[in-house]
Amino acid sequence: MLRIVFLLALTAQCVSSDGECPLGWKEFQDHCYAFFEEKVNWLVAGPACDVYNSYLVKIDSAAENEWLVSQLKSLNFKDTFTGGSQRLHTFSWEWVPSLEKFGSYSNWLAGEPNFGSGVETVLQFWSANNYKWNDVRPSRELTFVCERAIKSCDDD
Ligand SMILES: [Ca+2]
Ligand SMILES: [Ca+2]
Repeated sequence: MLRIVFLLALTAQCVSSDGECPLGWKEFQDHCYAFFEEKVNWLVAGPACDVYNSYLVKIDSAAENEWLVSQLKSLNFKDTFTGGSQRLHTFSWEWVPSLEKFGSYSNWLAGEPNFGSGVETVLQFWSANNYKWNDVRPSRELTFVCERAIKSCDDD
């Protein structure tokens, strides 16, 4: 009896999306993305993704970045938040909430990140510069993108 309960509990973590993205989400390479046109500050955007069992978009490759930019353009999204965040005091960049450090891929605009005014600590797509990466104030209010694996039991 105990064993049956245990198996059910394990299964329950993986069945929610059944191999497809939820309605209204877009699929790319086994991940699902939601593009939120409501503009909020960065501290609100993360918990908003959390509500959907997702996280602010984590850009892992040039292919993912290019796909995201094409979506932002077609949706006419301007400056848009990602999950990139600069760790306080160390100036190193990581993805929230996993706290995974940035990998080998990045797409910063030349001269960025510039830690502008000492308060630019989160990563946005900068539409005026062909959606290259830029650090901005978390208090700005921007559109944002949430990401989740197709199977919610996957890591990312
Ligand atoms: Ca990703
Ligand atoms: Ca900047």
